Parts: sequence; C-alpha cells; structure tokens
Amino acid sequence: MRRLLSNYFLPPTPDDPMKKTYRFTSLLAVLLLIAASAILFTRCASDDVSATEAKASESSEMTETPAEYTVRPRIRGSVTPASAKDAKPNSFELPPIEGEEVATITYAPEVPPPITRTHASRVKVEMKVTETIKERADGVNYTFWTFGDEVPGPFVRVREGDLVEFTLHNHPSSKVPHNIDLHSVTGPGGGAEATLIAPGKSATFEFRALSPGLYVYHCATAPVGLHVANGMYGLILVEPKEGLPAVDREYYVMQSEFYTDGDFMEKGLRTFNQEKALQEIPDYVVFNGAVNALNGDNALQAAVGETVRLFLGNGGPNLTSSFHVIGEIFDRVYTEGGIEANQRNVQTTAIPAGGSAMVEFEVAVPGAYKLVDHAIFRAFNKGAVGTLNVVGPENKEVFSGRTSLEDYRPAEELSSN
Ligand SMILES: [Cu+2]
Repeated sequence: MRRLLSNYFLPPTPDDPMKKTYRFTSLLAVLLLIAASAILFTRCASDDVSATEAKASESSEMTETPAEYTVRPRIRGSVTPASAKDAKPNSFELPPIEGEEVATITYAPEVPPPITRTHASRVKVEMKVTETIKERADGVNYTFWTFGDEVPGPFVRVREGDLVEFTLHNHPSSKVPHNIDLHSVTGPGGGAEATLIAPGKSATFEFRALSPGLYVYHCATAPVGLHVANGMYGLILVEPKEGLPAVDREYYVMQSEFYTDGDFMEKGLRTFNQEKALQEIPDYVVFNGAVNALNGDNALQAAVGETVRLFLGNGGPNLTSSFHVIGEIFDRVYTEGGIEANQRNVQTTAIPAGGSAMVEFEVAVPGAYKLVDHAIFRAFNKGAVGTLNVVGPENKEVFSGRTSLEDYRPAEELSSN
C-alpha cells in the first residue's frame, strides 16, 4: 500500500524509478478534475435558467393570486393594501374635557409649575413666529428664526388627555412661511400641514395629548434643515395624569448647534452656512441658544439637599448630545424623554437630535457644577457649557476638597540631577 501511495500520489525524488508513472497519473488527475468542474458548471447554469423560467411563469400566475398571498420581488414592494373597512376602535380612551384654560408658558431655563388639576381640559396655546436679530455671544449676532421671539422657544406644559388648541401666528415682518411639528401630536406632520402659514397669517388646530412624555417641537417648513438651524425648536411636556415625582427645582435646558459664515466668536452679524451644515461642522454648540446662556448671572441655582429635575432637549439640527454634569450623578434618567425613570446612577446621557431626556438628582455638596456636552471640544471650544451653582453647608464626609498640597520629587529623578 505504501508503495502504491508513493508511486501515485507522492512527489518523485531524483532517483525514483516511478517518476514517469507519477507524471502521467498527475496529468490524468488534473484532466479529470477539469472535466468534472465543466460538467458541474453546466448543470448549475441550466438549473439557474430553469429557476428563472419557473419564477417568470410563477410571476405571471401570481398576478391572479389574491393580493394578501402575493410575494413580490422586493423592488416592487409587497405591502398588503389597507382598507377603511378594516378600521377598528382604538385601544385608548379619551377622557371627558372639563373646562378651559390658557396654558402657562415659560422661557428657558424656567419651567411652568406642575399641573395639579385632576381632569383633562381644553388648553389654549398661542405661539408667534418671528425672524429677529439676537445676540449669540458677545459681539456676535445672528438673524434667528424663533418661536416666541426666543431660542429655544417657550416651554409648554399640558396634562395627559388634554385637548390642546394650538394657534400659530407668523409675524407680518417674517420673510418666509413657517409652521410647527410638535412631536407630542398624534396626527399627520405633527401639525405641520395644519399650521403652514405665510407671513401675517394665523392658523389653529387641535390635538389630544394622548401620550405623556417630554417632546421636542420644531418648524418643519422646507427647507426644514434651514428653519431648524436658525433656531426654531422648543419643548412641550405632556405631564402624566398622576404627575411627576415632586422635586424642589425644575429647569429647561435645550442644546443646539449653529453653522455660520464666521469662526467661533467672530464678531458681527453672521449668516447661515449651508456647507458647514451639510458637513455637520458647527461653529457653535450651545445650551439655550447662546454662549453663556447658563453661566455667570444666568447660572442655574440649587441648595444642598434639594432635588433638581432637568428637562433636556436637543434641537440639533444634526448632533447627538452626550449630556453630562461634571461632579454630579443623575439619580434617575427618563431616557429619550419617555415617562419611565428607566435608569439610575447615570453619568452621561445621550440625547438625539429632535429628542429629549429628563434627569433628576439630589445635590449634596456646594459648588459650581458644569453642564457640558461631553463630546468635549464642543464644551470648551464651541460653547456647550453651562453652570449649576449649588449653595449650602459643606459636607466633608462626602467630598473633602483638597486636604494637602506638597512638592512631588520622585527619588530617581532627584538622584540623577
Ligand atoms: Cu420655520
């Protein structure tokens, strides 16, 4: 057997008497392999052709098959048509509307007080759209497009089940049409089509606040990117009917970025830069519409032992925020603005463009706590930094502060000098 193997399958050695036999056998084996491959290839190809033919005839048969059983090629889609006769009652219940009131609205960083009524009401919200020059930073101005003359727009607080009567006014001095898409709306465009209005017009529509949560609203007039980039966004809270847990302080903080024809802090009246917006390279990333909107005299405030809730929004238009408070840990986070406190002890929470989050924490130690987008160049080079000033007695058992300061002289370095 070993002899047979060496004769037919092992390479010949210079003194191998079976050299010729080996070469002949190898040639034969190669020829056989080529022949086998050719047969196999021909068979596969003919299988493909028959499969294609079969599919073609199947496809012509399918046109007579009832639509719900049709499986069509992906490029043509295979969506079963819906019919109005398939409609059935919705699963939610609409509470009766009792009374009527005008919504209390506030501007960042203030938040309207919690809603204490125990029934749904008709709540009227009015908002005006303006195109107005405002300061973004010292010596830097910009023609903002605004809801309510401010960036971000007003904070609206309604109760789950409320019937919201929303009126949008487009100021006569505006140059272009505007509208509003509230993410809290269940209905086409979030109200965008219903509120699309030319300058000097007003439009009203109603929606039921079916789903409690913290929602972004924004202008959705084409080109949408431009309207959002110019500052048209804000937050609406649909408070759950049982309310949110009581806290001592609530603040409204909304991140967004700006793309201008200048560099960061370049003075003058700056205009929008489309190329930077397409590349997603903003000159400014800020909280509440301006550099230092939450610093110095504008810093947020709290006292030791108090609980703080931040209603956080991200207007974008492009970037996701890595929101962080330096030196604090969020006791509870309602990720993405949903109504469940679904995570505890969080350092940094992601807030998508066009999204939100709520964070709650108790402050234990006095000091200046920096709010940042932890994509950290945005904080220290583009403006995404604010401050929460906490006052009250020190708690050395929680945080000692510096306990010593000495020279550091490693022995090896000293000996080499
Ligand atoms: Cu607009």
